[in-house]
This record gives sequence, structure tokens and C-alpha cells, in this order.
Amino acid sequence: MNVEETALKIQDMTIRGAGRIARAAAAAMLDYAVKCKSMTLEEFLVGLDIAALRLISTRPTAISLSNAVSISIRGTKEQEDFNTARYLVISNAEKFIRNSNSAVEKIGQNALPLMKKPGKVITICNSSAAISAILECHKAGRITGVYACETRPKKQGLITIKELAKAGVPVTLIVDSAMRFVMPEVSIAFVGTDTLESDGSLINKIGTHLLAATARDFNIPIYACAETYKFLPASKIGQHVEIELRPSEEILPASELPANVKVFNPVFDRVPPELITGIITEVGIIKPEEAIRIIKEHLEDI
Ligand code: RUB
Repeated sequence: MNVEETALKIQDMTIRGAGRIARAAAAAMLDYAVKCKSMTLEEFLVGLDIAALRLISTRPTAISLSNAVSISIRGTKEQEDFNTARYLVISNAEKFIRNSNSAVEKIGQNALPLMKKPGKVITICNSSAAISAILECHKAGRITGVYACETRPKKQGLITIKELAKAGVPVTLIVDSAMRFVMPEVSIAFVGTDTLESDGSLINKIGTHLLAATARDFNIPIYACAETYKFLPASKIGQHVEIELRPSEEILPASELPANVKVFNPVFDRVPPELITGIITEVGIIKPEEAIRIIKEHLEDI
């Protein structure tokens, strides 16, 4: 798929979820590099920048997207000719996609020791990393049930229940506001990650802050599942990721909206580090206060 097709699919959420978005963006950069034939290095780099900006503009909150693009074009400006720059993008992007897929698997494996005995899990939205954690625990016979929050307004919880049911995991759909009702039965919460900031703040689907605060009230551990490329390097110097606001029609069609009523639709939450028990990455489980170390060790050069 080319850059524009990919950008449109990310924008309209046909491609969604921070990891999938990142892999699709890397694949689009790869496609651009493959299709570029005989041009100067300068022309190639200009086109690469345009492609990068187009992809990054599609969704603001998942830093995985801009990290995937930066990793794909890493080192190209230092190359001496068009062909070496072009092959560098191809190999960077291929490597990113491979590593990203294997990171999701490793997160599952790293999550397993957190569920020492059988119990129930709660999750929100649809996260491939959180599902990987759930599936690994399920294979080890440690899941007696999963509560999947519906996740208003786009109902990504419906994707989660289908994926878990297909894998034979006992799963129950709840409306988001029932999370407190079921929490006394829950042993652990696994949630996905759009972005992790250097102070350990977690940015994930709207409702994640509510879930974390509810888990804390019931003394239930909550883990963010996050590949290392979901950490925000610029947060080291105080930058925050932008919280995406989406159209009001996702909540209520304009025709059903009474006069003089506004709809506000922020689609991500910023969860403070003190509400997060830990972060499961492909390189191990860390405390939120160790986020800065992941940035230094894995993302310093992008
Ligand atoms: C998806 C979402 C997911 C994270 C992590 O939001 O909040 O929890 O992106 O997903 P949206 P993954 O549906 O708005 O993209 O673990 O698959 O990267």
C-alpha cells in the first residue's frame, strides 16, 4: 500500500491500534523507497520528508507512528547517494516491522509471571500487546475470565471479544461504566499503550485513567503493555503528546443532537505514573519511573 492509501486508512481508523499503525507506516515508507527509481539523493530525501509528514499527520497521539517513521528513515541524510539511502530505508523499515511483531510476542511471555495463579483479567479497547499478554496467560491455564470494556464511542472492545473468543478465552463484554462493579472479581488489568512519557505517564484509550483509578481503589495491579518504540523521546525535554479530539458524530449523529448542545470527544487519557503498577516491554517489566531509561537505551538516536 502506498503512502497516501496508508495515510487515509490510518485517518479513517481502518488501520488502528498504535502497533498496527506503526507497522503500516513503516511499510508505507518501504513502499515509497521501493517505488523510487533513478533520482538524485536530494530528490529522494525531499520525497521521503513529504511522505513522513503525511503519515505522521494522520493521528497525533500514538507516538509509535512518528517513531516508526523516524526509525525507517534513520541515517538516510548521511548517505552519499540515492541507492544507498533507498536501500537503507528498505532495510530499516523491514527490521522495524520484524522487531515490532516479535516485541508483541515477547510482551506476552514477559507478562506470564505476573499471573501466578488462575484469575480474572480486565482490559479496555483493543490492544494487540495486551491481548498477547492475555493469550500467554490463557495458554498457561491461568485465565478464568476476561472482562472486556466496550470502549465508547468506537467500541473497539467488540474487536477484543472476537479475538479472545476465537482463541478460546472465556470473555465477558461490559459497558465501560460497569468496570467498578466487576472489579472485586478481577486479579489483574492489562492495557495497551499509545505513548509513554519519560515520567512514566501512560497515554491510552479514553477510560484507561478511570480503569487505573478503579483498580487502585480495589488494590488490583494494572500493567501497561508497551513496546519500547512507544516511548516519547521528546518528553525528556518536557514535551507532551497531543490528545486527539475526534468528531462529535462518533458519539451522537448531528441530527439527534438537541439545539445548543455541544459534544466533546477526547479519545485518549493521560494516566499518571502513580496509578500504574508497571510497564511490560519486550525487554522486561519496568516501573513507570524507569521510563527515561528505556528512552535513553532504545530511542536516543531518533
Ligand atoms: C487503540 C488503543 C490501544 C493502543 C495499543 O486506540 O488505545 O490500546 O493503541 O494498541 P485506537 P496495540 O483504536 O483509537 O487506535 O497494543 O495494538 O499497539
